[in-house]
Parts: sequence; C-alpha cells; structure tokens
Amino acid sequence: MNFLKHNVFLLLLLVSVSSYADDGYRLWLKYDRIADAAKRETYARSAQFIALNGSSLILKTAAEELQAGLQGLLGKPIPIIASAGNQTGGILLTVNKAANPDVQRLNDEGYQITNRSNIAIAGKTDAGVLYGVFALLRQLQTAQPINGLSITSSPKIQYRLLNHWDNTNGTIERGYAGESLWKWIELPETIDPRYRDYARANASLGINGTVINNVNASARFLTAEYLEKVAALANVFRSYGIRLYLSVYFPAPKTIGGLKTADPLDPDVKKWWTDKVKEIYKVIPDFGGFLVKANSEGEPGPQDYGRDHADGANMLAEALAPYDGIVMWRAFVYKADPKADRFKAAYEEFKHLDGKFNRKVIVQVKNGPIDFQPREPFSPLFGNMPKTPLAMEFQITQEYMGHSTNWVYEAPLFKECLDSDTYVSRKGSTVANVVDGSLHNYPLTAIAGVANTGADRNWTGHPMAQANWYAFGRLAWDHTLSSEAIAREWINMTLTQEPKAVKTITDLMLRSREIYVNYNTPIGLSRPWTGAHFAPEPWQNQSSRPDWTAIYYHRADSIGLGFDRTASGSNALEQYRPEVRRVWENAETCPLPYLLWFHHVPWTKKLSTGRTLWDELCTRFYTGADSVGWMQQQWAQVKPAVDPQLFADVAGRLQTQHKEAIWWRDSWLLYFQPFARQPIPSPFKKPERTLEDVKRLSDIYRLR
Ligand code: BDP
Repeated sequence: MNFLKHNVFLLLLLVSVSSYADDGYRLWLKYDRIADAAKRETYARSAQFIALNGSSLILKTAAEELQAGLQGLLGKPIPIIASAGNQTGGILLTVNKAANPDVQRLNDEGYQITNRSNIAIAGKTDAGVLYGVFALLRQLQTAQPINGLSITSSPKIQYRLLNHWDNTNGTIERGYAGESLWKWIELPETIDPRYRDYARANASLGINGTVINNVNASARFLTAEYLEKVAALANVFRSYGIRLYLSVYFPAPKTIGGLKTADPLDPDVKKWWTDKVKEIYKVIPDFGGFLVKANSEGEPGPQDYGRDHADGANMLAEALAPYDGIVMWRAFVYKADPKADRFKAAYEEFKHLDGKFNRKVIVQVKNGPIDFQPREPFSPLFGNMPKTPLAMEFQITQEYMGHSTNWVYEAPLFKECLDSDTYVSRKGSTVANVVDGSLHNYPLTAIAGVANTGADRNWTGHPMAQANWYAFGRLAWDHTLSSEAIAREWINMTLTQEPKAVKTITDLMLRSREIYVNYNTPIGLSRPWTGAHFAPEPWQNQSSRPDWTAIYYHRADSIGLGFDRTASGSNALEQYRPEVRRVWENAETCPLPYLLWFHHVPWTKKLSTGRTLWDELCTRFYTGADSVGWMQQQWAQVKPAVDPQLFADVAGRLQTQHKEAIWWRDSWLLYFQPFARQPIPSPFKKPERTLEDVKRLSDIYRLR
C-alpha cells in the first residue's frame, strides 16, 4: 500500500513537473538536462566541485545558483567545498582584490572567467562573482565550448534598474501581465517564493536595482507600516545584489507628515525628509534611493511652490547624503500649453538647469522626446546636459506596442536609440556614450526599463515579451551587444536549440518591430493620445488638453500629414546639433522613418521610394498587416521544435495580432482618406468596412 502510495505520488509529481516545466515560469533559467551525453560529459569533467572562497551573502547565492544550474544541466549533484586544495576539474569562486591584474582592470561588478586546471570565476566584489556565475551558466546553456575559456566583462553602466509602475492596490499602470508581483496585504509576514525567482532572473542579467512602485506614487509607501513591507522585499533582493528604490510622492510631507507645505526650501520639509530617509535606512540599510515624477501629468512638485526641479531634487539628495542613495529625477515633464510643442518640453524644462543638480542626482530621460512611441527620434536632452548625469529610461512594457497580443522584440528599438549619433563633440558621440558616461565623464551612470512583469504564470503575458526583459538587462550591462546575438542567446536558453528553428525565430524577432511600426505608426506617425493606448483612434479630437488628442500629433489636413518641427513650424529641431538638424530638417534628406515627426508632407509628394506619401502610407499599412500573416506562417514551421503549450499560446496571440494589425491599418487609412481624397492603390484591396465600423470597434474599448 505504501509502495503504491509512493508511486502514485511520484507519478503525480512527474505529471505536475512536466506541465509545470513548460509554462514559461522558469524564463531563461531553465537548466534542463543537456541532451547530448558527450557534451554533458565534457562539461562535467570541468565541474566536479564548486570551491567557495568566502562567505558573504551574495557569494553564497552565487555558489547555490551555480550548484542548482549545474545539477539541472549535468543531471547530477555537484558539491560545494570550502577550498579546492590541489584538486583540479572544479570551479573556483573568488573575490580577488589584489592578486590578479586582469581582475584589477575590471570595474566593481565585472568578472573574469578562465579555464586552466580549474574554471576560475573572479571579481573584485561578490556581485562580480555572481554575475560571472550566470555568465558561465549561460555558456553551458547555449552549448558553447568551455575549454580554454577566457572572458572578462564589466558593466558599462553603474545603475541598471527596472522601474515597476505597480500600485498599492495590486494593479500595474500599463501592465499587461496580470496583477502586481508584490502582495502588500500579505507582506511582510508572507514571503512569496516568487520574489526570489524575480531577483534571480534580474541578477542573471546584471540588473542591480529595482524601483518597486509606480512613478505616479502613493505616499503610503513612506509610512512605517509600508516600509516594513518594503523592507521584507529588500531582504530577499539583497542576496542577489539588487538594491531596492522607491518612487516618492513629492507632497508626502503634507499627506502623511501633517505639514502645511511640501516646499523643498522649507526647513520643516527638509527635516521631514531627512528624518524619513533615516527611518528608511534603519529598516533597509542598503536602500538605493528615490525616483521622482514631479510637476508632470498632474503630479505635484517643487514648481507648485515657485521652485524648480533642481531645488526639489537637491533637497532629496541632501537628505540621502549621509547614506549611499541617489535621486533619479524624471525629465518627463510637459505643460498643458495649447500653443507649445510637447516635443520641446523636456529640453525647455531641464536644459537651463544643467550643472545645478546635487552630485547624487541623475536626471532620467525617456528615450524619445515624447512618450515611448514605437519609433521616436532620440531625446535632444542626450548630449545637451554635459554637467548632469542623464539616465536612459526605456519602456519594456508594451504600452504603445500592442500590449500582450503583439509580438514585438524591442532590442532593435533600444539599439536604434543607443546607437544614434548626437554629434555633441565628434562624430560617434552616441546616445550610449552619453548614458555610459564616457562622453561627459559623468560620475554616475544609469539606465532604467519600465518593467513588463506581472503575476501571470509566465511573468510577461506574451511569452515572447520575456525576450524584452532579457534584452533590456543584457543591453544595460553591455550596450554594444547586437540585437541578433541577444535574440539567439535568449532563444537557445528559453525556446529551442534546433538550428533551423533558432534561425527562423531569430529572423521573426528581428523583423517584428519594423512590422509593427509599419501597420501602427509608419513613416514617423505617432499616437500618444489619451486613453488605454490600445485601440486606434486617429479621429480623437477632444480631451482636457490639446496634446492629449490624436489630431494634435498627426495634423492631417487637406494638404498633407505630419508635424512641422522645422523653422517654419515649432522649430523643435533647433534642440539638436547642426549635423543632426541639417539632415532632419530637409524633407529630402530626412530618413523616411522620421519624416512625419518633422515635416508636414503633402499627400501627393513623391518620396524617396518613388511613391507618393499616400501610396507609401498605404503600402506600409498593407504590407505591415500582411507581414503578420508571414509571422504566422513562420511560427507554424517551428512547431516541432518548441513546447506545444508555448506554440499554441504564441499562435493564438499571432491570430489576434493579425486582426489588430488590420484594424489599425483600416482605422488610419479610412480616417485619412477624406483628407487625401485618393483611392487605395492597387494591388491592395480597399478595407471591407467603413470608418463608422472601425470607430464603433474602438468605442467598445471605451465602454465601462
Ligand atoms: C505615459 C503613460 C502614463 C505614465 C507616464 C509616465 O501613459 O501612464 O504615468 O507615461 O511615464 O507613457 O509618467
């Protein structure tokens, strides 16, 4: 009976393990046993033990992660021992401060991996060793040779953070993968094991910080009750080298402190923040600092008291000064001025403050001047704040990129911005070189990604969106990696190693963003109008402010389409260096992908493709939507090589994506057509529905 019970249990376990195994929860850290026995044997010969030289929390994590990874990949337990002695064929984990000159050349979080008689993973700090462990595991997971291995790597950017837009009530602003990961009601007593898995995933990429709450912040996070909960999360993250940060509500001294003002120059306000920071560090000794959205989209800030952003940021930085914390002050600020061009706002708000910030302040700038569009030119602040460290803010969550039903691999978007040339001091002054500090010698460097994680079992809703979290982390560590290399790595670790399938999926990923742009916002259209940012509404002409309507952005009229930002229009282009401006301000030389960002182009104007603007738009919208059909066909081909559950999930989402692509195409074109007064050119078939039909469809998404 006992025997039977035991076997039934084992059977159940196996069944649950096999269904559990493929639900996406394990992300890129699968560690399934390597199928090729010879390869497994080769690896195993170099991984007979793990010698751990040291005992810090993070080193212990490093050893345990290595042990768990190897156990999975090699299918056998590997002991952790204190010292290798004369033994060979093992893996040594060492924090090596003085001895090794190669290690000396690393920066604080860098690592070196060599394979002579033992594999040695060394760093100047325990965090470096942890990152080295994940790098070695990555080698094995992607079936790379390890003989004679010699890798050194240091992160190019110091602060590599996720920004969560999570609220106290469990919702996530612009989150498309379920509720928040953080269970505030249960904390601090109940620690969901998922917090640790979250930390592991981040550490495996080198992410070393996380802002756990929404930039539209609640003051509640600064109460003693919530700080206790927040500290419980920080305790979990600490062993993975991840520091916790908070978004703060600027008027908190009023809301929860009982003061009459939140004026940053008021002595009582300063004292309130100084005391609050002290209280935070008491419960979170390695607290990272504050992220602030102020005087932006209705959030209060120092300007409410006649002060500027520097006054606000510096006051917080001074409160943090006794500790090792920083302030990340967001540049996403634009006033409700009906005559202004929102494009110019961040530059106008911040440029004149260059040099006025405390040395612990980083100004955090969205990649583009407006708002995380599927394609934007780089923000003109990059290169124009030489005395103020600027952090890059990317959005990983797909607010404008089809939420959880559109497959968009974002690495090409991130790279396009990072590789843009600002022409600040010489050719090759890229945005990446601004952000990594090399151009202006910034004392602090940072990059943030607005997270796409949620409580969905697979973390990101769309299974392919895991790749965007992955790509953000890998680029935060090393912005010179290529989109293709990152995609291959991720696919090999997460989906399949069957060479043809890897190639097909890589190709799909690399083309996915351009396909999306084609059916969503081609030739430099944008769509940051108000609402859920899901349904197409190019006709939207009413809102509480003009820059929250659609017509403000596309400016369609009987003559043409696009926002004139040249000298004859808003002249936003003056914010760029002459080398950039010259190319973009001339409609003949402006690259097509940016054309409507800067020019109001006649419908009949012939473009560099030989087609008129109207025909080019139609071509893009139609081929974009058709390309989703191509994506479906390509995906069908990889069926034998990927997990069936995952295959079906992605196939379903692609079907939805196809419908949505056609909806976007029809909406834009049916709306523009009365302005352009032209037929849909052959060989394209005109939409089967009317403008009223698509409007009705979009209205459904507004219903309560
Ligand atoms: C916009 C989002 C809004 C955010 C805001 C921000 O629509 O939900 O609060 O950005 O970044 O993209 O502060």
